[in-house]
Amino acid sequence: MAKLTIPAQELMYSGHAACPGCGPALAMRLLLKGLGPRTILSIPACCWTVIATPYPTTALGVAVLDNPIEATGASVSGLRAAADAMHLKDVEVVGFAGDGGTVDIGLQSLSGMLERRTNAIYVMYDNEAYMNTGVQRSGATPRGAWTTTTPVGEGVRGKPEPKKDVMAIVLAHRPAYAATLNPSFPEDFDRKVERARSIEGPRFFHIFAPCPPGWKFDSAETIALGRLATDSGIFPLYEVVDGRLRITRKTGELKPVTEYLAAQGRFRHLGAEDAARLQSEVRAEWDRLLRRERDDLSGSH
Ligand SMILES: Cc1ncc(C[n+]2csc(CCOP(=O)(O)OP(=O)(O)O)c2C)c(N)n1
Repeated sequence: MAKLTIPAQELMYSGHAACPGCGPALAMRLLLKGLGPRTILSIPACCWTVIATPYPTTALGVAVLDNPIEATGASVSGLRAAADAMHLKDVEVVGFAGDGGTVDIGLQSLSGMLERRTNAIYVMYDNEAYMNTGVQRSGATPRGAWTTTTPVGEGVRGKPEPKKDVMAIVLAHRPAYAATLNPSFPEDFDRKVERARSIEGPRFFHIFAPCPPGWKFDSAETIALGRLATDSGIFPLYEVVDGRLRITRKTGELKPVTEYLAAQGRFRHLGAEDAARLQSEVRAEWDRLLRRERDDLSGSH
C-alpha cells in the first residue's frame, strides 16, 4: 500500500486545556487533520467540552456545537438536515463524544442517527470511564478496572462487569462505514478518516484514547501504551465497509496482555487468574475477527 502523508494543517491549536499525554487530544488533532476545515463538530458534555472551549476562547479551527450529553446522535442528524437545507454540499458533520456519552447516556440517540441513515460521522473516543466528572465507571470500562465508583478493597476488586461491545451494537445497524482507530498508529488512523470521507451515509469511529490520570500511568507513555493495546489484541484495528470486515494491523503473535495490565495503576490489584481470563477472552475475540475477515473475503458472510 502506498505510504500516506498525514496532512500538515493543524486545526487543533495550542492553548487547549487537555492534560499532558491526553489520548482524546491526540485523537482530535489527527481527526481534524484528516477532515479539514469544512467540518462542523457537535461535542456533548465530556472532557472535550472543557478542553476546547473555556469561554471565551476556543482551541479548534472548525465550527463547534456544544450539545447535551444524551443528544450527539440527534444533533448530527439536525446539523446535516440544516446543511442540506442551506445547500452546503462540502461540509462534513461530525459528532465527537466520550464513551459514557455514547454507550450509556447517548446510546438511543446514536441508534437513531444510524437508523435514519444520517450522512455524518459519529466518533466515540474511548477513555473507558466518565473522566470529566472524576473517573466514574461507564459501560465501556473494562472488567477489573479501578474507578472511583468501582473501588478496590476488601471484597471489591474493580468493575465486575465486562466492557460493552459498542462495535457490535453499531454494526447491527449496518452503517456505511465503521472502524476502530488508535492515535498510536497515525497512518492507519488517517487512512480510515480518508476512507470514511469518500463514503456517504452513517459512519462510526471507535477511537482508543488513553487517559493518564484516570488509568494511572505516566503521561509520557500514551503512545507506547496505545501500541501495546493493539499489539496485544486488547484493541484490534479493523474496518467494516458494506458489511465486510478487514483487520488493518496484524503482527503475527499477539503480545501477552500482562504487559498491558502491568503498565497501568488501575489494574494493579489484578492477579494471575484475572490476567489468564482476560488473555483467553482476547484470544477468542481475535480468532473471531480472523474468522469473520476470512468469511467476508470469501464472500460467505
Ligand atoms: C444528562 C447528564 N448527566 C450527567 C451529566 C454530567 N456529566 C458531564 S460530563 C460527564 C462525563 C462524560 O463522560 P464521557 O462521555 O465518558 O466523556 P469523558 O468525560 O470521559 O471525556 C458527565 C457524567 C450531564 N452533563 N448530563
